[in-house]
Amino acid sequence: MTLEIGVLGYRFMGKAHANAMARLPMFFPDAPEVERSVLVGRDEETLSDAADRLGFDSISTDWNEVVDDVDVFYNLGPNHVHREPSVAALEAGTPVFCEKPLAPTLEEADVMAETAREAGDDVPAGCAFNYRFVPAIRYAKRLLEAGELGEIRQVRGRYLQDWLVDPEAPWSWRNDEEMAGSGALGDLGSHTVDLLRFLVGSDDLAGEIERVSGHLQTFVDERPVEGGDETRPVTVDDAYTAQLEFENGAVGSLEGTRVAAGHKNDHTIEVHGSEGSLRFSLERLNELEVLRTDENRGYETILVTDADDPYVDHWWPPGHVLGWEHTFVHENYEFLSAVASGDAFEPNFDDGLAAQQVLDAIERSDERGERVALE
Ligand code: SOE
Repeated sequence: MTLEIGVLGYRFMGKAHANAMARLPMFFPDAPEVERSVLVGRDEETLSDAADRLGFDSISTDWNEVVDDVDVFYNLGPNHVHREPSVAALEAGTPVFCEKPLAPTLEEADVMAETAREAGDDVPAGCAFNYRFVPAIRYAKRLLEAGELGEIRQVRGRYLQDWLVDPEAPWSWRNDEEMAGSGALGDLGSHTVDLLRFLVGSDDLAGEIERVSGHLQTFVDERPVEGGDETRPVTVDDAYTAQLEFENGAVGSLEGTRVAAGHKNDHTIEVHGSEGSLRFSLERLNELEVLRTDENRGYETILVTDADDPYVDHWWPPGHVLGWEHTFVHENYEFLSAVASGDAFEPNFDDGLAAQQVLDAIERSDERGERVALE
C-alpha cells in the first residue's frame, strides 16, 4: 500500500520533511511506501516551482480539497494555520502531522488535541518535535529510564539563536502575536519543554511540570518589511527565561532567545540526578556527555554512532556522523510507520498541548509578575 501525502507549506519545514520522505526508501526500507502527492500553498507559480524541486506530483491552492483526499496530511504552515486544516483533516479521518508549536494559543491547541482524541488511536495526530529523534537524546532517555542518574533533582534547557540581534533584520510572521502566538517562547521554548518532558517527564523520574515563573522581553519593537520602506510592530518576545517546579520536587530553568549574538541554533539540555549528570548540545548532536557520581572526575563523552545506538544502523559505520536533517528522517519513519500499522505515535497532539500549557503558564506568570500553577 502506498500512502499518498498532502503537504501544506513548502519553505523551510516543507523542504526538511520532503527530504526526509525522499530518504526513507533508501535508508529505511521497512518504512511504508509514500508518494509526495500534493503540495498546498497560496501562490500557484511559487508552488509549482517548489513542487518540482521537492518531488510532488501536483499542487493545490485549497487545503479543503486536499485534507480528505489524501492518506496523510502534513501541516507545515505558520502557527496560525495549524488549527483549521488539521481539525478538518482529523474530522475526515485523515492522520495529521503538524509542526510545532501545536498552535499559537492554548485554546486552539486544546481544540486540536480534543479533535485528535475524538478521531481515535487509529488516526495518528503527531506533533513534529524533531529533537526527540536525535540518537543521543534517545540514548539519554534509555539511561534515565534505566535509573542510571538516580533521583532527578535539577534540569536546565537553553535554546539560543541570534537571527534577530540586528534591529534591521526583516519582520516576518514569527514576529507577530496573531500569527505566531509568541516569539522565542513558542518557537524555541516548545522544543525545550518537549525534550524535558520526553526525558524526565515520566512518573518515576521528575513527572510533569507543575508550577512555573517566567519573564518575557522584547528588545526591538518594530522591524522593516523586506523590499519596502514600511516597518511593522513586533508583538512577541525576543527572549524568555523561566523557572520550573516538577511533580517530584525537581527544579528547572529554561532560556530561549533570538538575540544571543554568536549562537545560531544552540540547544542544550542538562540533567542532574542523585547518581550523576548528563548534558547534550545540538551543536555536537552525535555526542552525549555523562557523569556518574561514583567516578566524579569529569564528564565522559559518548560518541552515539555505534550500530546498536538508536537509528544508527540505518546509516553509516561508527563515527560517520549524522546531522540535523536526520532527525526529520527518523520522525517521518516513526510517524508514517504508525499510520501504516495503526499503532500509536508520540509526540502526539496531547504532547503538543502539554508543551503549550507550560508556555501559556510562563506567559501568565510574566503578565502577573508571580509564580503560577499549571491549569
Ligand atoms: C527558527 O527559529 C527555527 O527554525 C525553529 O522554528 C525550529 O523549530 C528550530 O528547530 C530551528 O529554528
